[in-house]
Amino acid sequence: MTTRILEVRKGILNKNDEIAARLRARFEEAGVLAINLVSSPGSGKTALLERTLAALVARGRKVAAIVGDLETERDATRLARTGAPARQINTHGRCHLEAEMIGRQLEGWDLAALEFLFIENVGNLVCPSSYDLGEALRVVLLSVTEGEDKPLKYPGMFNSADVAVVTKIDLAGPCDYDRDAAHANIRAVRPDITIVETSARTGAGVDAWLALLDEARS
Ligand SMILES: Nc1nc2c(ncn2[C@@H]2O[C@H](COP(=O)(O)OP(=O)(O)OP(=O)(O)O)[C@@H](O)[C@H]2O)c(=O)[nH]1
Ligand SMILES: [Mg+2]
Repeated sequence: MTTRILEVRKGILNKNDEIAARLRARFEEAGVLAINLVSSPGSGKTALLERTLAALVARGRKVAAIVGDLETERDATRLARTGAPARQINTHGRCHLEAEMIGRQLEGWDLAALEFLFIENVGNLVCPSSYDLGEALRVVLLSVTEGEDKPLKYPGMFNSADVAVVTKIDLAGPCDYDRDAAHANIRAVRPDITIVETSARTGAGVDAWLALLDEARS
């Protein structure tokens, strides 16, 4: 019985991987950098994207965003205020985005006219790690309010990421954030990962984050 369940899951993932591979080829051909942001709920994905999109739009860069939540258009509404096009996916109970959902959202968008496509995943530190969205860069966020042990407790998510962003760094003091422990725990599951620390509240670290994105495109 257990074996059968595993086989069904593998089948679903294979289908997702095939669609993701096609998406990746489309993104590469169009010259757009797709970035998949993953984290637990409330780590600050939308807040970081609000800052990021606003900064990039102000510099005349071509950006767009797709955001996934179980319900509501709230995050897309927040992101659209930056002037960048933003589309919302409602998963109605599913705890992650799938490649096929991204493919459907791309209809009508001229990918070749974009430099960056940000995809904010559903807030969840488990399921999104298994679903490739065709992204070039997977970015995992960890806020200082969550505790430094999260990479050890949810290794799949941190292990599958290319970049880690420690968010809400303005709250480091009140939260007794232990930087050495946080970085050591992230690197325990993903040794060579790049780590950036940001605050969407003060803007700290955002320039380093933007520089990293530019470098990833070059
Ligand atoms: N102090 C501080 N608060 C922040 C920062 N970033 C986000 N917040 C707050 O944290 C809460 C959650 O932020 P969101 O950006 O909505 O988090 P999210 O990861 O997009 O949440 P979901 O989409 O629900 O998973 C909000 O109340 C934000 O104002 C930050 O850098 N500093
Ligand atoms: Mg959000």
